[in-house]
Amino acid sequence: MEKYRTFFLFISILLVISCTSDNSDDFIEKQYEFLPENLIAVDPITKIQARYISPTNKYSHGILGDEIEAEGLLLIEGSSVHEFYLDSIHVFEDIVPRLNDIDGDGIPEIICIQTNINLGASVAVYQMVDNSLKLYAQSEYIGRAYRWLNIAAISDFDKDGVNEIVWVSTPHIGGVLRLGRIQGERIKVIDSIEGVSNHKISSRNLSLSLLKLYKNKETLYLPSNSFESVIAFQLNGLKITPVDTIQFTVDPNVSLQDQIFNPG
Ligand SMILES: [Ca+2]
Ligand SMILES: [Ca+2]
Repeated sequence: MEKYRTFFLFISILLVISCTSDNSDDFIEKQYEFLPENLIAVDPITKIQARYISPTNKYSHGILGDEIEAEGLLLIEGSSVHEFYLDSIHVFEDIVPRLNDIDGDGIPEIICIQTNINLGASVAVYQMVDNSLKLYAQSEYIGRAYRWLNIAAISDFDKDGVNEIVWVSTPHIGGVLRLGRIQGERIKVIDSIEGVSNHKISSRNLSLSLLKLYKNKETLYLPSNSFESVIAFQLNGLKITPVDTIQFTVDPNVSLQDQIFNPG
């Protein structure tokens, strides 16, 4: 009898876990509105999830193929759900947030493309502080409405334990590669170089950049402005140095990884 009681108790616990999980997922899906793509970033180690919520059409740029951007950010950490909302003059002009442990404490930060409707895009990093989502560091906005940027890579290029962020500013009108380092609450641009792009207007593909080891050195690959070649950069010492140019016509709708390093 004791054996059966233990068995039923085990089954009951399974059902409770299952129901709690289902209800929680249902609750999230019913409680919030998501972008049309409804993409979710998941950190492979902590299993923390991040996604954009609260779609809005208040910024009529449409650089990502529609005029629907996000006003909010949602973070799910186990059974805890955390929300963050921008004010009326900002949107997340992005598709899915990136999770990366910028400061090396084992917990991912959330890296977003955040736009001021009068000043254009910026890179914004959010972090959980005292059980709520807060802005951790941010680059300057580009300075004009309808100017966008796309994040290219996040890595610790100077090996000081804090990750730098690299992005392409204005990828459609003469893209500039910028290397930003976190200094206090700012992401300060340390070095820049012209001549690259990592996005075509209206495309949903934000993966036209790739960080890969080349001859044992971390190397960043990006399409040239014309999309007729791929340029390789190294960023050791926080200086952007072109090291190679590969003649290759880039398809803007396929990730660079899939077309140049894993063709067919
Ligand atoms: Ca962290
Ligand atoms: Ca660093």
